[in-house]
Amino acid sequence: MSFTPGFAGTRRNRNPNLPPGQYEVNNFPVLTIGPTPVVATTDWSLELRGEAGDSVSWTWDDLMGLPADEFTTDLHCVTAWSQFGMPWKGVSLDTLLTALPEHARSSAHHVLASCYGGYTTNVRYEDITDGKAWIAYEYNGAPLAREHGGPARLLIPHLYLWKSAKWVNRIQLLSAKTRGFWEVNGYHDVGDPWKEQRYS
Ligand SMILES: Nc1nc2c(c(=O)[nH]1)N[C@H]1C(S)=C(S)[C@@H](COP(=O)(O)O)O[C@H]1N2
Ligand SMILES: [Mo]
Repeated sequence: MSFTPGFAGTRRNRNPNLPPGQYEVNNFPVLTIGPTPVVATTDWSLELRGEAGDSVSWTWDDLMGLPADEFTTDLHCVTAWSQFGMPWKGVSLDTLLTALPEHARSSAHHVLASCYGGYTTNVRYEDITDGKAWIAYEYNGAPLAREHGGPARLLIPHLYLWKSAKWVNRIQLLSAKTRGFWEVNGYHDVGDPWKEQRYS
């Protein structure tokens, strides 16, 4: 009996935290469609809207008054870069969602996030609950830079980064899927980097 060890050894040096088809960077690239919006914290608001008309809004001061998480995470962009160990601070979507009545949440299966500047993206409701998504406003111990979505962005680290809407200002809970900007153009509705869900 014999086998050729070369095949088993091919991927030995690959970082197990790197999803398929990705490579590592350390410079946190900026990827924005169109102009970078200017949003002052004094003008900023975030609305969470249910399908039956329920709506809750937060001003910047409201957001700053909520308990926040500090966490370190890897991010994966569909253009194939991944960056490891990025330190963030933000408010968990779970905290915000509890402000909506139970009936608005129980009928939610999908979400459409909309932004200052007009960008949109859709995700499954289950991908923003149970500690998987934040409204992030600090990166690396400093206020989130405008080009990265400052003053605040949606951050869903377990999905490809196009789902992490920068300058987010509305999150709509939906029973049926409504596709966002990239999803209308053929990108995946879920976007799990570990399953390489780049296109639908
Ligand atoms: N509002 C808005 N959010 C956005 C985008 C955008 O163009 N506008 N680009 C998306 C894409 S494709 C990626 S990869 C990430 C990039 O985030 P970064 O510029 O902070 O790296 O933001 C996502 N969120
Ligand atoms: Mo992207």
